Formats: sequence, structure tokens, C-alpha cells
Amino acid sequence: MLDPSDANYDEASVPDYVLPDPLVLPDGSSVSDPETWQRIRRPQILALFEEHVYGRSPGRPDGLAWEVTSCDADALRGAATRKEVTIWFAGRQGPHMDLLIYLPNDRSEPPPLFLGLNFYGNHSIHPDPGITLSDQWMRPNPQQGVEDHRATEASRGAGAHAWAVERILERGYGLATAYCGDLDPDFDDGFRNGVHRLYPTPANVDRPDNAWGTISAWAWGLSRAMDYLETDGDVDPRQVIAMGHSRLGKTALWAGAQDERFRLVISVQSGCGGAALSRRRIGETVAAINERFPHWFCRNFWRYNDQEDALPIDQHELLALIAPRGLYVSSAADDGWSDPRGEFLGALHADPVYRLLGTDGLAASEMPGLEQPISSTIGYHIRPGKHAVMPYDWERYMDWADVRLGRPAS
Ligand code: GTR
Repeated sequence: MLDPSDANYDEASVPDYVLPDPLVLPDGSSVSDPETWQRIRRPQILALFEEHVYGRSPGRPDGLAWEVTSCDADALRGAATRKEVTIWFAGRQGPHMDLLIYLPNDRSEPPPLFLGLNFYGNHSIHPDPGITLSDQWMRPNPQQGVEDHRATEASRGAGAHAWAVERILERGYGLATAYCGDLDPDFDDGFRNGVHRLYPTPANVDRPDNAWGTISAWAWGLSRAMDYLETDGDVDPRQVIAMGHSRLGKTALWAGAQDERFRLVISVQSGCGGAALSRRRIGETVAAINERFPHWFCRNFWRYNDQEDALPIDQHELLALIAPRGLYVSSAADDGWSDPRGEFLGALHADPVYRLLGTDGLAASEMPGLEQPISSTIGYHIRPGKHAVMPYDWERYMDWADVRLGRPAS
């Protein structure tokens, strides 16, 4: 099984490849106006990603319901209002997602808000003792205080380094997050748990090869959070920013591609199956990701293990599906497994679609140096260091979001 220690990181080994052109229709004619993109080409590309990569998701379920389970207007020493909302997917039983929301108390109107899934439960993002401790299954991780697949009191705040909660609030943004395992626990169980079980195939043995995988289930959850946020008068639902790191960055991109309610989308080192071009075959490859995480994508994606050139799309076209909405791709220099150059090139090759739709696209033709952020409609930065979300990253996302949302620099 190919893991990060025996992958290829040599740029010289990247094979020659030809990327599919998002602005060419199957009959060979060009897409030369926004209307043809929006009406014909965009749905075609979206359908290809559903069919060949992530699998097809259901829409909003009829049984969707929610309940605000706690609200503290004096959280974080008075800086924030903290709400917890349970979102039920099939009536008030069975799978549900617990959404944690922080809103800055220093606000005159409903603020824009970052929405992203977390890896180890809402209680992991901040030591705030008022956050309900998750009782869901967790991946084993002693550093996160996880014992026997469950969170413990030691889990509180164990992932806080990745969430600049105080800075987000100081800069006038809200934050909403939910545990990805509420939607689908991150292991291969044949899709019997999580939200997949609400949509069973006969005996779950004849799952179609385009049935939704785990990343699709997580992305679906972001849309269900959005369903709720649209009803919460304390946030501005037109200014919700989907963001995520790594596997949850792939998730944010796929959610943003499918659901045009997300105003801005931020990918943090999303790598293979995220912002990085699959055809480069460097760092994590399609075969490596499918072997290590057989549940993340749809079964059809397996056909492209070591056959990347046969893919009818590449990941720049996933990014193009977000156009003309703002998209920020960020990389880390020591994270070769995510292929930083491939992430930049994904953004660069989405640029023609962004320009067709009347935006400034990506204001760069070469990969910038370290800590030289690009702040066009497609934003990008690469910083020194490893696979992580750092305070530097958050500051750049907020600088960029301030521009995209027309807010005064904060
Ligand atoms: C790795 C995986 C990557 C990335 C990462 C993460 O093991 O190979 O695709 O998603 O996990 O989510 O942290």
C-alpha cells in the first residue's frame, strides 16, 4: 500500500499530460459565453464528478429538522454568543449532526461566517467548557484524548491550534463547525452507518458504482448546515464561507461545487481528490488514495487507479465549478503528499472559466514564493511548514474574505 513515506516527490518524474478543457463541449465546440457555461457546460462537468469521482448525493431529506439545544450570549468571556444546534436528518431519531456556532458579540448586523467540518468533535476546536462533548465514534488518536474510539475530557481543545476562534471573532466573522463523524464515521464499513444508512441499496451489496462515498456524505452535511443557517436570523446566509482542511478541504470544495449558496470556498491542503491535479501523479495518487481510503470516493473512481489520463475531468474543473464565486486554495511547502504545485496548477487552470464569467480569475501565471498571497477572486498562498491549519493561514483567508465581501480591512 502506497503511503507518504514511499511516494514519489520528484518533479522531474511528472509525466506529460493533457488536461481536459473545461471550455470545450463534448462535440468540440468552444464555450465562449457565460450563459453556455452556466446552462450547458457546468452541469455536464458536475455530472462527470458525480459519476466518476465522488458519487451522486441525495438532496435535502424530507425529514430534516433542527433544534437549538443551547445558547450562551456570554461565551468566551463575553466576546461571543455560542449556540449548539442539533440537525436531524430523518425526524428526531437516527443520524444527526451537532452544529456549534460562535458569533461575535461586537456586531451590528448578522456577520459572515466560516463553516467547516472538524476531525475530532466540536469540543476539540476550543477548550471552552460549555461545548458539549461528542459521544460519537472517533478515529484512534491519543493526542486528541480519544480512548476506545470515544472522546474524553482530555479531548477538549485538543485541536484548537487549527481554529483561530478568538481572531475570527475579533475580525468580525462567525464560525460554525460540526464533527465529520456525525455524518459518516471515517472508516470503511460498507456504508452501513452514518447518513448513508438513510438511503440503503438492496442489502447494501448492490451499491451502484456511482453511489455516494464518505466525502459526498460530508459535503452533503455542509449543505444541511446551510439549510439551517438560512433560517438563523443571527447570521448572514449570503456570506457563508465553506472551508476545510485536507480530507475536509476536499469536502469543502465538493460542497461548494454542488451548492451555489456557499459564497466563498477555502481549500486548505486538500491535495489529491481536492485542488491538486490528478494527472501529475506526484505525492498522493489516485491509486494510493483509493487503496488507503476505499470509502471516500465512489467505486467508479477506482477505474482510474494508475489510469489518470483516462479521467474525463481533472481537479481544475472541480475548482471551475465554484466560479464566479471566490475560491481560495492554500498549500504548505513541506506537504509534498498534497502536491502544492499541483494545487496551484489546479487553481491556475480554473482561471479561464473565472475570466469567462467576468472576474479577475487568478492574478498570477507562476506559482508565487512563500508567504506571497494572491488575493484575486481565485486566491492562493503557500507558506513554509507542514500539513496543518496555522494562524498565518486564517489571517490570509480573512484578508481575502474582507476583499471578496467588500468589508473594510479588519
Ligand atoms: C491523508 C490522506 C490525504 C489527506 C490527509 C488528511 O492520510 O492521504 O488525502 O486527506 O490524510 O485528511 O489529513
